[in-house]
Amino acid sequence: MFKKVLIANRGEVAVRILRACRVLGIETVAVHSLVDENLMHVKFADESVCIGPNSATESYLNVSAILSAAELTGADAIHPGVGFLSENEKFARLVAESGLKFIGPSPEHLAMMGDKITAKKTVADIGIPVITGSDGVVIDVADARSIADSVGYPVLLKAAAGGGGTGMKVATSPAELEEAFKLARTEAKASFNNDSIYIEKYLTNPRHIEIQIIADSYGNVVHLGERDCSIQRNHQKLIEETPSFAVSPEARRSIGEVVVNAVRKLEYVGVGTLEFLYENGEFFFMEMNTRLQVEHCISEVVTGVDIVKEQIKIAAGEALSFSQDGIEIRGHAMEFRINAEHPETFMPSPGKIEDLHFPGGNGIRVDSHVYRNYVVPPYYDSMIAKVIIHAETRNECLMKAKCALDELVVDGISTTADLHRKLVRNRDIINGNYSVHWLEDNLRSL
Ligand code: MV4
Repeated sequence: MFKKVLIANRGEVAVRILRACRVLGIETVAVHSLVDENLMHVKFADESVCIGPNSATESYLNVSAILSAAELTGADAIHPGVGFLSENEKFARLVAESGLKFIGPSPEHLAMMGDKITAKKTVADIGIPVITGSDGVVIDVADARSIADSVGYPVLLKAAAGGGGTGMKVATSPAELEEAFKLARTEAKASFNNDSIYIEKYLTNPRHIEIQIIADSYGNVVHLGERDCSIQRNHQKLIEETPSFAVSPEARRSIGEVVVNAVRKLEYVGVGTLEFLYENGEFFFMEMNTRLQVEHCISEVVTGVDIVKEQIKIAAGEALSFSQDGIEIRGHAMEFRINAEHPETFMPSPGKIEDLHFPGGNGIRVDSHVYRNYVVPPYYDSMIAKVIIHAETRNECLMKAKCALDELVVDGISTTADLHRKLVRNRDIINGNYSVHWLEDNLRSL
């Protein structure tokens, strides 16, 4: 096992990783930007190093500063957390070349899944269902036209380097194709400096269902069921739940088996998530996240698996201590993301937290890095807490969520808590009747 892990991240996930290290008896190194000197995990870590000024580019994305901090403190592994450098192939490579362990998959797997066209081709070849579309990059408007004609409208143009909706354009008819193609290209070029575009049949009303997997370096692969992450705004997830209201036990078993077999064939090692669109009982692969995810906690509470602890053990070369037969999905879990945001505009609402109270009780977990008088800086992700609810049934989970959200106090800044209080009382949410478009379609009438 590692002796000392450097946590190359901040906020809530840095605390989550620090806790997993503590449970494993591993020493921790926190690295932070100037303004983050007072972060919770910096106070708790055994050592801390300031790696640069406030801008993420100069701190949490500053590869040489992070590697220097690791060398200085004698860390033997780096946990990249979520976002920042967590899916960066070059960083993973440099960490390995520095003689340290990158707590995540191989650079080859990061590269494979980082390119969405390669990812789609790779998984299609090993039995994962994908959405019909172009075989690879669409070279020009004429090419786009012939593919769209054979796939049938509506079609969706996506950026190969994308993910998260950037560079995505719908064409509902041939008349819209040229414009959509050019816009997608320009946006992709501007955002990723890569204007490769591919085409898919556009699914009009899908759910976002993702499967959590965990794989060790001995070929053991286990899935921890699915998460329904359809409640999103601007491709920012707000509520996640497991199991999904829409997925039957039979569909779960079947997609779980397909995913596990594919991941084994890929020789993927680490934790990961395969994202699917789910419509009319069918799964279609979108992309694979080759890292820990924010919403991993709901899978933890229904399976009893400490995903971050297992992730670290796997990176240290240990075998999984459980098999698929040992995984039972118990009860229902939901996660509510509390972001420092204006309730209407969803613009960041940084500032000082004047008063703070977190809910508690049986089946209530709050993962957070904030405390009373903490000042939320304007430079980073706006999430300040996750309220995770676990109950025997979905109905009980919603009742408990109501109770927990009413107990939550965050004064001094605006948060998404008020929106959640409305959502847990909404008919469609209570009935599990929603798709990826539900929140944006219903925001105004909430
Ligand atoms: C789609 C789709 C419909 N059809 N692909 C959005 C983010 C990016 N990762 C993929 N996305 C979508 N891809 C096809 N062929 C609809 C979406 C989509 C979406 C997906 C998941 C969660 C929220 C979404 C909101 C709008 C569109």
